[in-house]
Amino acid sequence: MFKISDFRSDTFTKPTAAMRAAMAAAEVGDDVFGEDPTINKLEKLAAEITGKEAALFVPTGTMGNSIAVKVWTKELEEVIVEERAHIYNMESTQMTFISRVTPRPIKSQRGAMDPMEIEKNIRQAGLYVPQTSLICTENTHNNWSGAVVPLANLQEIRKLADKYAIKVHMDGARIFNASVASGVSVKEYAATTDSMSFCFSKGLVAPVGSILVGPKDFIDYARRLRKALGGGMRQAGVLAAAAIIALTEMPARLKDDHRRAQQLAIALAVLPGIQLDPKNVETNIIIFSCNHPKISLSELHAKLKEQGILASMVSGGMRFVTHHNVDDEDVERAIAVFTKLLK
Ligand code: TLP
Repeated sequence: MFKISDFRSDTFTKPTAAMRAAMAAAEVGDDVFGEDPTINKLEKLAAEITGKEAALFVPTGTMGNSIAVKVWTKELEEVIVEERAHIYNMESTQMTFISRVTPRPIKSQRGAMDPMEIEKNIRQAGLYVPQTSLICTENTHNNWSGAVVPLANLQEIRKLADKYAIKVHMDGARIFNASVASGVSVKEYAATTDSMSFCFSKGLVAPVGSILVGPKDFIDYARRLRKALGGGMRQAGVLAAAAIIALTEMPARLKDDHRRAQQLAIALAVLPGIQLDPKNVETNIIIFSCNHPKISLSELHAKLKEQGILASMVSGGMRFVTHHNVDDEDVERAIAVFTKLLK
């Protein structure tokens, strides 16, 4: 039996011993009544770190994004999204299902949408035409191989949004990866948005939880929507305790994930058939395709699995994600198995 090296996603990370101890010791109360001290502490901390007025602990990134879209829009409106965005492609149609607005996807340069292209797509309400009320950005950009969207681009989008009085929400599920890779603070990224969500449950290793940050009145309404969507979690301070460790102690370790992703990308890129430019691996996500005379991408995926190397298949090809529960040995094993299979 092989050891399993699980590169499917950083969502597979397991809570650390310190997190489990903090969870066991957490002070709790009923958060629906605003009385869970650990959640209150987490929300205050997240608001401070992002430079926003307030924050709301939510069960998932999808719920954070769904609530943000719902607060900022109303029916007969439209939301500009990047064509590969998670919020548009991988959240079970939440925009149309929950908010009854249409997404308007536009192309980008590795997740960075051209402000001129956005401007061309902004629409004023008419008899046949929806009003554009929101622009969604994503950083890092999952389906662009974890690309870091440049701050300057996000600042230009902010200016454009202000010109047309449109809101900006950022799906910052992996905003700490962006910050660690670029040296730009999370606060600077957040300043380009009206609201932002980010996840504790990915590279930051917490078992559950995401947070939505924004202005106080936005968060007040978001809190009501969270309840309406079934996300009022009562004594969830046990989860917030792990999230506090995620927020305060885990960002520093993301550089190891990035280093391992780069090491894996460099090794894979020289193998026959692999189509991958390691320069496009900026954080912890590697997406590549394969054009090999003897083995297809899906066969390769299955053969890797037989050898205990787990990856996921995504629309751009095969995806490897480095995280807290894969180490240097896992990376070396993955390289060795790939080399054998593709020789
Ligand atoms: N991404 C998951 C899957 O849904 C693909 C993953 O394995 O990467 N925004 C971004 C950018 C995400 O990558 C994800 C999860 C979410 C939002 C949703 O977060 P959750 O799973 O907490 O709802």
